[in-house]
Amino acid sequence: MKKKPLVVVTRTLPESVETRMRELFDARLNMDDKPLTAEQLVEAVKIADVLVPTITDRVDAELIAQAGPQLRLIANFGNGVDNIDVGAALAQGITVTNTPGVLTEDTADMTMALILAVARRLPEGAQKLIGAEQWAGWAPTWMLGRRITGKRLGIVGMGRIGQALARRAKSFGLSIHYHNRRHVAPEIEAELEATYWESLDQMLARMDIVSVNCPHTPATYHLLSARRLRLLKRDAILINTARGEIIDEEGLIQMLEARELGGAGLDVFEEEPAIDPRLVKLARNNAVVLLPHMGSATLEGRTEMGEKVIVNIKAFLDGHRAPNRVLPSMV
Ligand code: 8YV
Repeated sequence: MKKKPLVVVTRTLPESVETRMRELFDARLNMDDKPLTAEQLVEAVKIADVLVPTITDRVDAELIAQAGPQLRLIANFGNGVDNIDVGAALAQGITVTNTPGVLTEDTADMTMALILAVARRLPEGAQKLIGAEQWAGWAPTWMLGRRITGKRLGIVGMGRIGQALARRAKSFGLSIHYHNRRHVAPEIEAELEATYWESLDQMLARMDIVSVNCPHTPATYHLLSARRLRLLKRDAILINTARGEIIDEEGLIQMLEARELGGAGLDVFEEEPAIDPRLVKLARNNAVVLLPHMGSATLEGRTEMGEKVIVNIKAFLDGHRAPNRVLPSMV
């Protein structure tokens, strides 16, 4: 009987995904769900036919150089592939795939939730007043947040998630503005009644809320630089559910500490999970709302991500073109 291909999965995945993987492949699954150490990752690429990493694995050029010749596919469990040196993989003849589409709606939901959480002071009300039993009673001028209806939302990166966010935001009465490398299709622009800003600087200066929804690539690293952050209105709200590296976090922290920004809602950070303690302090003082990178964290979403990983592995191993190949132009 033909030997099943060895698929090394670095983290624990939803049960139904793991079950299917065991049926189809010789799946080596991480049962204690801790990120693999650097040594374990080297071990994995030396023996695996297929590696399934996640955002917690650094699949860099050094690691890829140590891969055995049998490693033909890196099937990322995730949409963003900034954890992988795709150029190094492709140069070594290794295909890379990702999981686009299935986490779009969940991530857009979380972005909308962060907008509301910051504007309407949800964590402050829920934890600090109810949770800490400090609610002294209702008052007309108490816990006033900001209305989002009628405000301007600027979306940086109008891809799938940006568009899903725009649809939600439009139904909340926000006007939609966006900056992207190029215009989206005219029918989408018309449906969303979205205004395209060629100049990111100009858009930032005029928005009430800005949401970062582009991928992290060398071109978007610190796209929201300290200089650009200073263009934001003093009462603007900044939301990031994409990647921490797209915003100059140091610049953002300084502005928040100096109360030069209305607020921020962050699901992603330059360092994860060891986030900057100044951000935690700002959260305690209600200047920011922080979440632990959970934009796509629904059972349905993570299951569909796993199913997409399987579809890509199967197609590839059956000699077909994997449907979600990452091309050099995408990174
Ligand atoms: C995942 C994400 O949690 O897919 C992405 O790009 O940011 C998240 O939805 C993570 O990347 C899984 O590896």
